[in-house]
Amino acid sequence: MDIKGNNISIIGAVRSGIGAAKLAKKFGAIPFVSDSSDRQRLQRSILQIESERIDYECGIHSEKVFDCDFIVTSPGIPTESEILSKAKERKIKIISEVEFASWFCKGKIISITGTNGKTTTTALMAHTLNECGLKTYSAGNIGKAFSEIVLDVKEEEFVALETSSFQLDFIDQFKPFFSIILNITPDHLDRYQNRFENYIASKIKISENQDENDFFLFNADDYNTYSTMKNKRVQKLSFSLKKEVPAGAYSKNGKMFFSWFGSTEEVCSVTDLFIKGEHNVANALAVLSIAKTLNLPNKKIRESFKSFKGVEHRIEFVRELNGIEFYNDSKATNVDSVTVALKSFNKPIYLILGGKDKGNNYDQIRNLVKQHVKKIYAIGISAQKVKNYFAQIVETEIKESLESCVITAREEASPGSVLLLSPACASFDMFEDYEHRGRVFKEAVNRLS
Ligand code: UMA
Repeated sequence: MDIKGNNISIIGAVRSGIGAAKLAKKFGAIPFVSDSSDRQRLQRSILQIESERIDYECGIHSEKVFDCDFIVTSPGIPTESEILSKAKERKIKIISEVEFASWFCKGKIISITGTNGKTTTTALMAHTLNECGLKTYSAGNIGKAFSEIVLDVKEEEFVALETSSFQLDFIDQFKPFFSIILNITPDHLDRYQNRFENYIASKIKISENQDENDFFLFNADDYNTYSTMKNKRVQKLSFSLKKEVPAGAYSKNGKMFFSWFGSTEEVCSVTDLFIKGEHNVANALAVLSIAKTLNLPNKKIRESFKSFKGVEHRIEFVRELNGIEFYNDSKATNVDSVTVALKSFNKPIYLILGGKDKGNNYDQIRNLVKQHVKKIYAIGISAQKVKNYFAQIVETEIKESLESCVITAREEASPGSVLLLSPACASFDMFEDYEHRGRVFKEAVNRLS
Protein backbone atom coordinates (compact mmCIF):
# COMPACT_ATOMS: atom_id res chain seq x y z
CA MET A 1 0.00 0.00 0.00
CA ASP A 2 1.49 3.32 -1.03
CA ILE A 3 0.85 6.02 1.56
CA LYS A 4 3.74 8.27 0.61
CA GLY A 5 2.80 11.93 1.00
CA ASN A 6 -0.59 11.11 2.57
CA ASN A 7 -1.78 13.23 5.48
CA ILE A 8 -2.92 10.79 8.15
CA SER A 9 -4.70 11.90 11.32
CA ILE A 10 -4.28 9.49 14.18
CA ILE A 11 -6.72 9.56 17.11
CA GLY A 12 -5.36 8.44 20.46
CA ALA A 13 -1.73 8.76 21.51
CA VAL A 14 -0.97 5.66 23.51
CA ARG A 15 0.08 2.23 22.19
CA SER A 16 -2.00 2.06 18.99
CA GLY A 17 -1.64 5.74 18.11
CA ILE A 18 2.10 5.88 18.57
CA GLY A 19 2.64 2.60 16.72
CA ALA A 20 0.52 3.80 13.79
CA ALA A 21 2.22 7.22 13.70
CA LYS A 22 5.70 5.68 13.56
CA LEU A 23 4.61 3.26 10.84
CA ALA A 24 3.02 6.06 8.80
CA LYS A 25 6.20 8.13 9.04
CA LYS A 26 8.37 5.20 8.01
CA PHE A 27 6.40 4.86 4.77
CA GLY A 28 6.66 8.53 3.88
CA ALA A 29 3.25 9.71 5.09
CA ILE A 30 2.68 12.81 7.24
CA PRO A 31 1.08 11.71 10.53
CA PHE A 32 -0.73 14.08 12.88
CA VAL A 33 -1.57 12.63 16.30
CA SER A 34 -4.51 14.01 18.29
CA ASP A 35 -5.48 12.99 21.82
CA SER A 36 -8.12 14.57 24.06
CA SER A 37 -6.20 13.85 27.29
CA ASP A 38 -4.05 16.55 28.79
CA ARG A 39 -0.29 16.88 28.48
CA GLN A 40 0.38 15.59 31.97
CA ARG A 41 -1.48 12.32 31.37
CA LEU A 42 0.29 11.82 28.08
CA GLN A 43 3.78 12.63 29.34
CA ARG A 44 5.34 9.33 28.28
CA SER A 45 3.65 9.37 24.88
CA ILE A 46 4.73 12.94 24.19
CA LEU A 47 8.37 12.08 24.80
CA GLN A 48 8.14 9.38 22.14
CA ILE A 49 6.17 11.50 19.66
CA GLU A 50 8.58 14.41 19.99
CA SER A 51 11.62 12.19 19.62
CA GLU A 52 10.15 10.91 16.33
CA ARG A 53 9.45 14.52 15.26
CA ILE A 54 5.79 13.79 14.70
CA ASP A 55 3.25 16.62 14.75
CA TYR A 56 0.62 16.32 17.52
CA GLU A 57 -1.94 18.01 19.74
CA CYS A 58 -3.28 17.05 23.14
CA GLY A 59 -6.17 18.17 25.33
CA ILE A 60 -8.30 18.74 22.22
CA HIS A 61 -9.38 17.34 18.88
CA SER A 62 -9.09 20.44 16.70
CA GLU A 63 -10.26 21.11 13.15
CA LYS A 64 -6.78 20.10 12.01
CA VAL A 65 -7.78 16.44 12.47
CA PHE A 66 -10.10 16.69 9.47
CA ASP A 67 -7.39 18.04 7.17
CA CYS A 68 -6.25 14.58 6.09
CA ASP A 69 -6.52 11.79 3.53
CA PHE A 70 -7.82 9.37 6.17
CA ILE A 71 -8.02 8.80 9.91
CA VAL A 72 -6.48 5.92 11.87
CA THR A 73 -8.36 5.46 15.12
CA SER A 74 -7.30 3.73 18.35
CA PRO A 75 -9.58 1.02 19.75
CA GLY A 76 -10.35 3.03 22.88
CA ILE A 77 -12.13 5.79 20.91
CA PRO A 78 -15.89 5.05 20.97
CA THR A 79 -17.43 4.74 17.50
CA GLU A 80 -20.06 7.32 18.51
CA SER A 81 -17.52 9.79 19.97
CA GLU A 82 -17.76 13.40 18.86
CA ILE A 83 -14.55 13.28 16.87
CA LEU A 84 -15.43 10.13 14.90
CA SER A 85 -19.06 11.28 14.39
CA LYS A 86 -17.84 14.56 12.92
CA ALA A 87 -15.37 12.73 10.68
CA LYS A 88 -18.17 10.48 9.43
CA GLU A 89 -20.37 13.53 8.71
CA ARG A 90 -17.53 14.93 6.61
CA LYS A 91 -17.17 11.58 4.82
CA ILE A 92 -13.56 11.11 5.90
CA LYS A 93 -12.39 7.52 5.71
CA ILE A 94 -11.76 6.03 9.17
CA ILE A 95 -9.77 2.83 9.68
CA SER A 96 -8.65 1.03 12.80
CA GLU A 97 -5.02 0.64 13.78
CA VAL A 98 -5.03 -3.12 13.05
CA GLU A 99 -6.40 -2.44 9.57
CA PHE A 100 -3.62 0.09 8.97
CA ALA A 101 -0.87 -2.23 10.26
CA SER A 102 -2.20 -5.16 8.21
CA TRP A 103 -1.45 -3.22 4.99
CA PHE A 104 2.24 -3.71 5.76
CA CYS A 105 2.18 -7.30 7.01
CA LYS A 106 4.24 -9.74 4.94
CA GLY A 107 3.54 -12.76 7.15
CA LYS A 108 0.32 -14.65 7.83
CA ILE A 109 -2.20 -13.25 10.31
CA ILE A 110 -4.02 -15.51 12.76
CA SER A 111 -6.71 -13.16 14.05
CA ILE A 112 -8.34 -14.28 17.28
CA THR A 113 -11.51 -12.75 18.65
CA GLY A 114 -14.19 -13.78 21.13
CA THR A 115 -15.70 -12.36 24.28
CA ASN A 116 -13.50 -14.47 26.53
CA GLY A 117 -10.30 -16.44 26.21
CA LYS A 118 -8.73 -14.25 23.50
CA THR A 119 -5.60 -13.41 25.42
CA THR A 120 -4.93 -16.95 26.63
CA THR A 121 -5.58 -18.38 23.17
CA THR A 122 -3.36 -15.79 21.49
CA ALA A 123 -0.52 -16.49 23.93
CA LEU A 124 -0.96 -20.27 23.65
CA MET A 125 -1.10 -20.01 19.85
CA ALA A 126 2.19 -18.09 19.69
CA HIS A 127 3.77 -20.43 22.24
CA THR A 128 2.68 -23.62 20.41
CA LEU A 129 3.63 -22.46 16.93
CA ASN A 130 7.02 -21.21 18.16
CA GLU A 131 7.66 -24.49 20.00
CA CYS A 132 6.83 -26.31 16.76
CA GLY A 133 9.42 -24.22 14.92
CA LEU A 134 7.15 -21.65 13.21
CA LYS A 135 8.24 -18.15 14.17
CA THR A 136 5.10 -16.44 15.52
CA TYR A 137 4.68 -12.98 17.05
CA SER A 138 1.84 -12.08 19.39
CA ALA A 139 0.26 -8.63 19.18
CA GLY A 140 -2.97 -6.64 19.28
CA ASN A 141 -5.34 -6.42 22.22
CA ILE A 142 -2.93 -8.62 24.20
CA GLY A 143 -1.00 -5.41 24.90
CA LYS A 144 1.34 -4.66 21.99
CA ALA A 145 0.07 -2.64 19.04
CA PHE A 146 0.20 -4.56 15.75
CA SER A 147 1.88 -1.50 14.16
CA GLU A 148 4.81 -1.87 16.57
CA ILE A 149 5.81 -5.34 15.38
CA VAL A 150 4.42 -5.63 11.88
CA LEU A 151 7.66 -4.76 10.09
CA ASP A 152 9.55 -7.49 11.98
CA VAL A 153 7.32 -10.21 10.53
CA LYS A 154 8.85 -12.02 7.55
CA GLU A 155 6.93 -13.68 4.75
CA GLU A 156 7.11 -17.20 6.14
CA GLU A 157 6.28 -16.07 9.68
CA PHE A 158 3.01 -15.69 11.62
CA VAL A 159 1.31 -13.16 13.88
CA ALA A 160 -1.14 -14.35 16.53
CA LEU A 161 -3.25 -11.20 16.67
CA GLU A 162 -5.68 -10.74 19.54
CA THR A 163 -8.41 -8.71 17.90
CA SER A 164 -11.12 -7.00 19.95
CA SER A 165 -14.45 -5.89 18.54
CA PHE A 166 -13.19 -2.30 18.96
CA GLN A 167 -10.37 -3.10 16.55
CA LEU A 168 -12.75 -4.76 14.08
CA ASP A 169 -15.22 -1.86 14.05
CA PHE A 170 -13.21 0.06 11.47
CA ILE A 171 -11.64 -2.60 9.29
CA ASP A 172 -11.80 -2.33 5.53
CA GLN A 173 -9.50 -4.84 3.79
CA PHE A 174 -8.22 -6.69 6.86
CA LYS A 175 -7.76 -10.28 5.65
CA PRO A 176 -6.37 -12.85 8.07
CA PHE A 177 -5.17 -16.25 6.87
CA PHE A 178 -6.87 -17.81 9.89
CA SER A 179 -9.72 -16.04 11.67
CA ILE A 180 -11.07 -17.43 14.92
CA ILE A 181 -14.18 -16.62 16.94
CA LEU A 182 -13.91 -18.34 20.30
CA ASN A 183 -17.31 -17.41 21.74
CA ILE A 184 -19.72 -14.47 21.81
CA THR A 185 -21.70 -13.45 24.87
CA PRO A 186 -22.97 -9.96 25.76
CA ASP A 187 -20.13 -7.53 26.51
CA HIS A 188 -19.22 -3.90 25.78
CA LEU A 189 -22.90 -3.17 25.20
CA ASP A 190 -22.28 0.45 26.22
CA ARG A 191 -20.26 0.76 22.97
CA TYR A 192 -22.89 -1.01 20.85
CA GLN A 193 -26.05 1.01 21.59
CA ASN A 194 -27.05 -1.71 24.09
CA ARG A 195 -27.70 -4.07 21.17
CA PHE A 196 -26.15 -7.51 21.33
CA GLU A 197 -26.64 -7.98 17.57
CA ASN A 198 -24.39 -4.96 16.91
CA TYR A 199 -21.65 -6.52 19.01
CA ILE A 200 -22.03 -9.87 17.18
CA ALA A 201 -21.90 -8.05 13.82
CA SER A 202 -18.63 -6.43 14.84
CA LYS A 203 -17.08 -9.79 15.76
CA ILE A 204 -18.26 -11.50 12.55
CA LYS A 205 -16.44 -8.84 10.50
CA ILE A 206 -13.23 -10.72 11.29
CA SER A 207 -13.89 -13.03 8.33
CA GLU A 208 -15.58 -10.72 5.84
CA ASN A 209 -12.57 -10.32 3.51
CA GLN A 210 -11.35 -13.91 3.67
CA ASP A 211 -11.45 -16.06 0.52
CA GLU A 212 -11.10 -19.74 -0.45
CA ASN A 213 -7.40 -19.72 0.47
CA ASP A 214 -8.16 -18.71 4.08
CA PHE A 215 -9.71 -20.46 7.08
CA PHE A 216 -12.46 -19.45 9.52
CA LEU A 217 -12.52 -21.37 12.80
CA PHE A 218 -15.65 -21.14 14.95
CA ASN A 219 -16.96 -22.64 18.15
CA ALA A 220 -19.48 -25.34 17.23
CA ASP A 221 -20.89 -25.15 20.79
CA ASP A 222 -21.68 -21.43 20.52
CA TYR A 223 -24.39 -20.58 18.00
CA ASN A 224 -23.46 -16.89 17.99
CA THR A 225 -20.01 -17.56 16.55
CA TYR A 226 -21.30 -18.79 13.18
CA SER A 227 -25.02 -18.06 12.91
CA THR A 228 -24.68 -14.70 11.20
CA MET A 229 -21.62 -15.58 9.13
CA LYS A 230 -22.30 -14.80 5.47
CA ASN A 231 -18.92 -15.49 3.87
CA LYS A 232 -19.47 -18.52 1.62
CA ARG A 233 -15.92 -18.62 0.16
CA VAL A 234 -13.74 -19.13 3.23
CA GLN A 235 -12.83 -22.70 4.35
CA LYS A 236 -14.60 -23.48 7.61
CA LEU A 237 -13.21 -25.33 10.61
CA SER A 238 -14.75 -25.71 14.05
CA PHE A 239 -13.98 -26.92 17.54
CA SER A 240 -16.19 -28.43 20.21
CA LEU A 241 -16.17 -29.70 23.77
CA LYS A 242 -19.38 -31.62 23.16
CA LYS A 243 -19.45 -33.25 19.76
CA GLU A 244 -17.33 -34.56 16.91
CA VAL A 245 -16.75 -31.99 14.16
CA PRO A 246 -16.10 -32.68 10.45
CA ALA A 247 -12.98 -30.50 10.25
CA GLY A 248 -11.22 -29.13 13.31
CA ALA A 249 -10.78 -30.32 16.88
CA TYR A 250 -12.92 -31.78 19.62
CA SER A 251 -12.53 -33.38 23.05
CA LYS A 252 -14.02 -36.71 24.04
CA ASN A 253 -13.40 -38.96 27.06
CA GLY A 254 -10.48 -36.84 28.26
CA LYS A 255 -8.67 -36.81 24.89
CA MET A 256 -8.27 -34.15 22.21
CA PHE A 257 -8.80 -35.16 18.58
CA PHE A 258 -8.20 -33.53 15.20
CA SER A 259 -10.45 -34.45 12.35
CA TRP A 260 -10.14 -33.64 8.68
CA PHE A 261 -13.11 -34.65 6.55
CA GLY A 262 -13.30 -38.32 7.42
CA SER A 263 -9.93 -39.00 9.03
CA THR A 264 -9.50 -38.53 12.76
CA GLU A 265 -6.43 -38.71 14.99
CA GLU A 266 -5.86 -38.43 18.73
CA VAL A 267 -3.41 -35.61 19.44
CA CYS A 268 -3.14 -35.45 23.23
CA SER A 269 -4.94 -35.82 26.55
CA VAL A 270 -6.80 -33.04 28.30
CA THR A 271 -4.44 -33.59 31.25
CA ASP A 272 -1.47 -32.61 29.04
CA LEU A 273 -2.74 -29.05 29.28
CA PHE A 274 -1.11 -27.28 32.23
CA ILE A 275 -3.70 -24.49 32.39
CA LYS A 276 -6.86 -25.75 34.05
CA GLY A 277 -10.60 -25.45 33.46
CA GLU A 278 -12.97 -26.45 30.69
CA HIS A 279 -12.75 -22.99 29.12
CA ASN A 280 -9.03 -23.59 28.62
CA VAL A 281 -9.68 -26.95 26.95
CA ALA A 282 -11.84 -25.04 24.44
CA ASN A 283 -9.03 -22.48 23.92
CA ALA A 284 -6.52 -25.30 23.41
CA LEU A 285 -8.82 -27.00 20.88
CA ALA A 286 -8.80 -23.77 18.88
CA VAL A 287 -4.99 -23.74 18.92
CA LEU A 288 -4.84 -27.45 18.10
CA SER A 289 -7.12 -26.94 15.06
CA ILE A 290 -4.72 -24.36 13.63
CA ALA A 291 -1.54 -26.25 14.54
CA LYS A 292 -2.81 -29.44 12.89
CA THR A 293 -4.10 -27.59 9.81
CA LEU A 294 -0.49 -26.41 9.50
CA ASN A 295 0.62 -30.04 9.79
CA LEU A 296 2.57 -29.58 13.01
CA PRO A 297 3.65 -32.72 14.92
CA ASN A 298 1.49 -34.08 17.75
CA LYS A 299 4.46 -34.58 20.08
CA LYS A 300 5.48 -30.91 19.87
CA ILE A 301 1.89 -29.72 20.33
CA ARG A 302 1.58 -31.93 23.42
CA GLU A 303 4.84 -30.59 24.86
CA SER A 304 3.85 -27.00 24.25
CA PHE A 305 0.50 -27.54 26.02
CA LYS A 306 2.47 -28.89 28.99
CA SER A 307 4.93 -26.02 29.10
CA PHE A 308 2.46 -23.12 28.68
CA LYS A 309 1.83 -21.66 32.13
CA GLY A 310 -0.97 -19.18 31.35
CA VAL A 311 -1.16 -15.39 31.12
CA GLU A 312 -0.86 -12.55 33.57
CA HIS A 313 -4.10 -11.12 35.03
CA ARG A 314 -6.18 -14.20 34.09
CA ILE A 315 -6.91 -16.21 37.24
CA GLU A 316 -3.27 -15.59 38.09
CA PHE A 317 -2.03 -17.00 41.38
CA VAL A 318 -0.26 -14.21 43.30
CA ARG A 319 0.67 -15.72 46.66
CA GLU A 320 -0.52 -17.62 49.71
CA LEU A 321 -0.41 -16.03 53.15
CA ASN A 322 -1.58 -17.75 56.33
CA GLY A 323 -3.56 -20.24 54.28
CA ILE A 324 -5.35 -17.57 52.21
CA GLU A 325 -4.71 -17.69 48.46
CA PHE A 326 -4.73 -14.46 46.47
CA TYR A 327 -5.72 -14.52 42.78
CA ASN A 328 -5.56 -11.72 40.22
CA ASP A 329 -8.25 -11.99 37.54
CA SER A 330 -8.22 -8.33 36.56
CA LYS A 331 -8.76 -9.34 32.93
CA ALA A 332 -12.30 -10.40 33.90
CA THR A 333 -14.04 -7.30 32.57
CA ASN A 334 -17.43 -8.95 32.06
CA VAL A 335 -19.84 -11.22 33.93
CA ASP A 336 -19.03 -14.23 31.75
CA SER A 337 -15.37 -14.17 32.77
CA VAL A 338 -16.36 -14.01 36.43
CA THR A 339 -18.52 -17.10 35.91
CA VAL A 340 -15.45 -18.96 34.65
CA ALA A 341 -13.35 -17.75 37.59
CA LEU A 342 -15.95 -18.68 40.22
CA LYS A 343 -16.23 -22.17 38.74
CA SER A 344 -12.46 -22.63 38.94
CA PHE A 345 -12.36 -22.82 42.76
CA ASN A 346 -13.87 -25.22 45.25
CA LYS A 347 -12.93 -23.09 48.26
CA PRO A 348 -14.81 -20.21 49.90
CA ILE A 349 -14.23 -17.02 47.90
CA TYR A 350 -13.90 -13.39 49.00
CA LEU A 351 -14.67 -11.56 45.76
CA ILE A 352 -13.69 -8.06 44.64
CA LEU A 353 -16.29 -6.83 42.15
CA GLY A 354 -17.00 -3.51 40.43
CA GLY A 355 -15.50 -0.74 38.33
CA LYS A 356 -16.81 0.81 35.13
CA ASP A 357 -19.97 -1.14 34.44
CA LYS A 358 -20.71 -1.97 30.80
CA GLY A 359 -24.39 -2.75 31.27
CA ASN A 360 -23.86 -5.82 33.46
CA ASN A 361 -26.66 -8.20 34.31
CA TYR A 362 -25.62 -10.18 37.40
CA ASP A 363 -28.41 -12.79 37.21
CA GLN A 364 -25.95 -15.15 35.52
CA ILE A 365 -23.72 -15.38 38.60
CA ARG A 366 -26.40 -15.09 41.26
CA ASN A 367 -26.44 -18.81 42.10
CA LEU A 368 -22.67 -19.22 41.82
CA VAL A 369 -22.18 -16.33 44.23
CA LYS A 370 -24.71 -17.87 46.61
CA GLN A 371 -22.83 -21.19 46.54
CA HIS A 372 -19.18 -20.08 46.57
CA VAL A 373 -18.81 -16.51 47.79
CA LYS A 374 -18.45 -15.62 51.49
CA LYS A 375 -18.26 -11.87 51.01
CA ILE A 376 -18.11 -9.26 48.25
CA TYR A 377 -15.99 -6.13 48.35
CA ALA A 378 -17.51 -3.63 45.90
CA ILE A 379 -15.29 -1.01 44.26
CA GLY A 380 -15.41 1.75 41.68
CA ILE A 381 -18.28 3.72 40.23
CA SER A 382 -20.51 0.66 40.08
CA ALA A 383 -19.96 -0.21 43.77
CA GLN A 384 -23.49 0.85 44.73
CA LYS A 385 -25.02 -1.20 41.88
CA VAL A 386 -23.04 -4.23 43.05
CA LYS A 387 -24.20 -3.68 46.63
CA ASN A 388 -27.84 -3.17 45.60
CA TYR A 389 -27.82 -6.44 43.68
CA PHE A 390 -25.85 -8.72 45.99
CA ALA A 391 -26.50 -7.48 49.53
CA GLN A 392 -29.61 -9.73 49.82
CA ILE A 393 -27.56 -12.80 48.90
CA VAL A 394 -24.19 -12.32 50.58
CA GLU A 395 -22.49 -9.80 52.83
CA THR A 396 -21.36 -6.91 50.60
CA GLU A 397 -19.21 -3.98 51.63
CA ILE A 398 -18.24 -0.93 49.57
CA LYS A 399 -14.50 -0.22 49.63
CA GLU A 400 -12.59 2.79 48.40
CA SER A 401 -9.51 1.09 47.03
CA LEU A 402 -8.09 -2.26 46.06
CA GLU A 403 -5.55 -1.94 48.82
CA SER A 404 -8.25 -1.63 51.49
CA CYS A 405 -10.01 -4.71 50.02
CA VAL A 406 -6.79 -6.68 50.35
CA ILE A 407 -6.11 -5.51 53.92
CA THR A 408 -9.68 -6.20 55.09
CA ALA A 409 -9.88 -9.58 53.36
CA ARG A 410 -6.64 -10.64 55.00
CA GLU A 411 -8.23 -9.90 58.41
CA GLU A 412 -11.62 -11.43 57.63
CA ALA A 413 -10.85 -14.50 55.50
CA SER A 414 -10.13 -17.80 57.18
CA PRO A 415 -7.34 -20.18 56.15
CA GLY A 416 -8.38 -22.31 53.19
CA SER A 417 -10.19 -19.48 51.42
CA VAL A 418 -9.44 -17.38 48.37
CA LEU A 419 -9.36 -13.64 47.77
CA LEU A 420 -10.23 -13.16 44.12
CA LEU A 421 -10.10 -9.93 42.14
CA SER A 422 -12.52 -10.70 39.28
CA PRO A 423 -14.33 -7.41 38.87
CA ALA A 424 -16.74 -8.01 35.91
CA CYS A 425 -16.16 -4.40 34.91
CA ALA A 426 -13.75 -2.25 32.94
CA SER A 427 -11.08 -0.47 34.95
CA PHE A 428 -11.10 3.02 33.48
CA ASP A 429 -12.88 4.68 36.44
CA MET A 430 -9.90 4.05 38.75
CA PHE A 431 -7.01 2.78 36.61
CA GLU A 432 -5.31 3.23 33.24
CA ASP A 433 -6.44 -0.23 32.13
CA TYR A 434 -7.00 -3.75 33.47
CA GLU A 435 -3.24 -4.41 33.49
CA HIS A 436 -2.66 -1.40 35.74
CA ARG A 437 -5.51 -2.61 38.01
CA GLY A 438 -3.94 -6.09 38.18
CA ARG A 439 -0.52 -4.66 39.02
CA VAL A 440 -1.95 -2.46 41.79
CA PHE A 441 -3.71 -5.51 43.24
CA LYS A 442 -0.58 -7.66 43.13
CA GLU A 443 1.51 -4.92 44.72
CA ALA A 444 -1.01 -4.60 47.57
CA VAL A 445 -0.99 -8.39 48.07
CA ASN A 446 2.79 -8.59 47.99
CA ARG A 447 3.07 -5.77 50.56
CA LEU A 448 1.20 -7.87 53.17
CA SER A 449 3.58 -9.21 55.72
N1 UMA B 1 -9.02 9.32 23.51
C1 UMA B 1 -9.14 10.41 22.64
N2 UMA B 1 -10.41 10.79 22.25
C2 UMA B 1 -11.53 10.16 22.67
C3 UMA B 1 -11.40 9.06 23.57
C4 UMA B 1 -10.12 8.67 23.98
O1 UMA B 1 -8.15 11.00 22.21
O2 UMA B 1 -12.63 10.54 22.27
C5 UMA B 1 -7.66 8.93 23.91
C6 UMA B 1 -7.46 8.87 25.40
O3 UMA B 1 -7.22 10.15 25.93
C7 UMA B 1 -6.24 7.97 25.53
C8 UMA B 1 -6.25 7.16 24.23
O4 UMA B 1 -7.37 7.61 23.47
O5 UMA B 1 -5.04 8.68 25.66
C9 UMA B 1 -6.38 5.71 24.57
O6 UMA B 1 -6.56 4.90 23.44
P1 UMA B 1 -6.64 3.33 23.66
O7 UMA B 1 -7.49 3.03 24.85
O8 UMA B 1 -7.04 2.71 22.38
O9 UMA B 1 -5.14 2.99 24.10
P2 UMA B 1 -4.05 1.97 23.56
O10 UMA B 1 -2.92 2.03 24.51
O11 UMA B 1 -3.77 2.22 22.14
O12 UMA B 1 -4.74 0.54 23.80
C10 UMA B 1 -5.42 -0.16 22.78
C11 UMA B 1 -6.37 -1.15 23.46
N3 UMA B 1 -7.29 -0.42 24.34
C12 UMA B 1 -8.62 -0.59 24.28
O13 UMA B 1 -9.15 -1.34 23.49
C13 UMA B 1 -9.47 0.20 25.23
C14 UMA B 1 -5.56 -2.15 24.28
O14 UMA B 1 -6.45 -3.13 24.79
C15 UMA B 1 -4.55 -2.85 23.37
O15 UMA B 1 -3.75 -3.72 24.15
C16 UMA B 1 -3.67 -1.80 22.68
O16 UMA B 1 -4.52 -0.88 21.96
C17 UMA B 1 -2.70 -2.43 21.67
O17 UMA B 1 -3.37 -3.07 20.62
C18 UMA B 1 -6.73 -3.01 26.21
C19 UMA B 1 -8.19 -3.25 26.52
O18 UMA B 1 -8.64 -2.91 27.61
C20 UMA B 1 -5.88 -4.02 26.93
N4 UMA B 1 -8.99 -3.82 25.60
C21 UMA B 1 -10.40 -4.11 25.83
C22 UMA B 1 -10.62 -5.42 26.55
O19 UMA B 1 -9.72 -6.30 26.50
O20 UMA B 1 -11.72 -5.59 27.13
C23 UMA B 1 -11.12 -4.21 24.46
